[in-house]
Amino acid sequence: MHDKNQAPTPDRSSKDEHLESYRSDASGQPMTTNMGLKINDANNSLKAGVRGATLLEDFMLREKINHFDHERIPERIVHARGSAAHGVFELYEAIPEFTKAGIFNDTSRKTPVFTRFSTVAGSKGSPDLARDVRGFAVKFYTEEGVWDLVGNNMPIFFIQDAMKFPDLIHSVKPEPDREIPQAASAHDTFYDFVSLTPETLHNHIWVMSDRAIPRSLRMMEGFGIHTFRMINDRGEAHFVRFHWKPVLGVHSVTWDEAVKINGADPDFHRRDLWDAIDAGQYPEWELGLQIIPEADEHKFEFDLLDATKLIPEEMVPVKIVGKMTLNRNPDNFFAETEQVAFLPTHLVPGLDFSNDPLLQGRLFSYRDTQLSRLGSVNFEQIPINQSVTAAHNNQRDGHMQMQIPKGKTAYFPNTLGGGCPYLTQISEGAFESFTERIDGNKIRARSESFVDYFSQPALFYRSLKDWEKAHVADAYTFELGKCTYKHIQQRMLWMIKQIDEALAKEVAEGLGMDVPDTIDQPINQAIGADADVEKQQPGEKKIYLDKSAALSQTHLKSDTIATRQIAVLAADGFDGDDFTAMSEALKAKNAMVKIVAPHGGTITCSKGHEHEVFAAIMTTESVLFDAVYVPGGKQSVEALLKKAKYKKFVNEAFKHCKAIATDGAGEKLLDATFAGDHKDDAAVFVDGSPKDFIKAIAQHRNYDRMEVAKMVPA
Ligand code: HDE
Repeated sequence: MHDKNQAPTPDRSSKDEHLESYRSDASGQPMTTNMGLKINDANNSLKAGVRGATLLEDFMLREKINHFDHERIPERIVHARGSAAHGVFELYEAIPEFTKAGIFNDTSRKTPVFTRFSTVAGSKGSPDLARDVRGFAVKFYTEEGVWDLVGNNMPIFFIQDAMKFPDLIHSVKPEPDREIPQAASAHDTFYDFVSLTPETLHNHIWVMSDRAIPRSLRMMEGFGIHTFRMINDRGEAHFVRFHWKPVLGVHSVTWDEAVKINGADPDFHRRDLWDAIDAGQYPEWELGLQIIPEADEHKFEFDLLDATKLIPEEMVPVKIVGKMTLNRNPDNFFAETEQVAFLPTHLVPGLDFSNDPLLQGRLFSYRDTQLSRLGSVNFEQIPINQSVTAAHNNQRDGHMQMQIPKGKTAYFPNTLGGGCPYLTQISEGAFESFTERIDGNKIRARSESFVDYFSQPALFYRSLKDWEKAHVADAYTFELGKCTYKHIQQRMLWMIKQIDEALAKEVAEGLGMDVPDTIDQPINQAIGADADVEKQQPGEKKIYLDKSAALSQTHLKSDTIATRQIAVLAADGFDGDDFTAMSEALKAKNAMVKIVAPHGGTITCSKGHEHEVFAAIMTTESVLFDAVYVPGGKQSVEALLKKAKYKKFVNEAFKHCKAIATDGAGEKLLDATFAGDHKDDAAVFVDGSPKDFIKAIAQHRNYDRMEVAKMVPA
């Protein structure tokens, strides 16, 4: 316990462990009340006789129940469902020519970070595999103050102006009359809004792509989205966009898997992140910058201030400058992951905003939202939110003030407090906003330079591989198929036609509809009342780049199988030699080898050794694994054939284009499942080598199998 007169202050000498002084550990400690009174009975309330009524006097009961009654705080209005981890950011090379920020200049620093990933639409308890954007928020505890880079796993956003954010979110959230559906965009109100708001189409097509159903939070990109500024020590500015590139590559599950994972393990992503860190397999992302000189602001065919546009990497390359490693799970979900408050206004000298009207709105919203979530203007004193730099100012009091300021003065300027806290010069590290010349009318309108809604969704779609395109078509068909109003479906089909005609036709076919030739009113509902309606109508899509390779998720592959989950389907009598050779090869590459047996406990191999079962077949599902291995052993395979679920397991793995390997009699399980029709030399190996199997797992999926897989009976 800390001294009651002493405000708890973090250990600033060790920034990696700056939260340490707040951690409490009850091991070896007696149970007490909130005031430290030792307790001898935590099971019975105080009564008037053992069978009598409970007494109001029982302050221990009241304290316990009262605290319990107030355990919940409001969940985040967006991004409620999230998981987080601690880690460090390390800089590869200093970039003083672009920014004076310490974090980008000192390669010896290990800047502590806390990173929270989230879905957007669902409630706190919603399943992880919702088709949705993922939040990717990083808090850097830098030596100059906290910098929050609060981004997403897609490089663009749905809307251009903060004014529309509540509308966007209200449309995607459960419909207000019945509070349906949870964590799903496939419903009328969302498509009513999207079909009337063409600026949403770009982010929307990303959501229809596999990016919206990641295999793991560790296998997705992150983006700061908005254009920010970097300022060097000469006061010169460059525009910058931030990118996180996952070292494990970018991978997704299929929609069929997502639906099933949500039932089999709704905490799939949360568990995956925790387990990987727990196993010492620390996820890593490289930080990349797209840097644009101020002079080039108007050189693009889109506006840098428009958050619905990305800057193709072919036009401005991503310069990799450092790496983030997540290496520690939180100790307590509520205290850390739930109470962490990310604010785009948490900024450090050397960085600044741009005038992106979406970003500008965010600058208000995040501090405001913390007041209803965390309940007090003192939320930055909560341990997870504290800066490692000391905070001194004349802000005073408020709910839950945790500090005990000393002295007489709470104003500036003063003489009675010795002029403290005092002001700092820019040259000594004070924050300064970039001086920008602004010349314009006060006006409520959208810039004409923002009015191009079809060029970039079309660029994205053109840049995808065939299997990615097929998934997009399926996603549109699924989502629009869930809409019950024909006019909404028709407007959407017209919108999709502006992206790609063949895509619109394919979706229309699935809906049993035709693609309409026209829609009957101006399509842009986003314009201000006085704006010129004609000028605000998007024209034909532009083609300033045929394809951008970086937009296909295949551009970031990796050849590692570390942390991949391999199901070994086996029963008593399985071939011990086969198994040992395969599992040692897989484990040597840090894959997770897990036996799925007809029952829990242990099974015995042909060598007489006992092996621990990870899961009984009835308690798990194929979709929770990345690959399947069936060792030989007649007795074992015969036992597997007696349980129909094993055939379903293998069939699903095949349909989901995963790598499958068998040894010896293991092939019989494939024969029984597919009646001999399981041809896929690239990723199905009968008596194949572990090396080939490993190579195929590293490819994540063999999507060339998609056409074949459709023909395999379910
Ligand atoms: Fe957010 N957003 N947002 N957002 N956002 C919140 O703040 C908001 C936007 C993002 O893990 C809220 O503390 C407005 C873009 C993430 O805790 C809230 C607008 C991007 C997270 C809020 C946007 C984001 C949030 C809710 C339009 C990507 C979760 C809880 C002007 C660049 C952070 C909270 C975490 C959370 C408002 C648009 C990312 C309500 C008004 C664009 C990752 O303040």
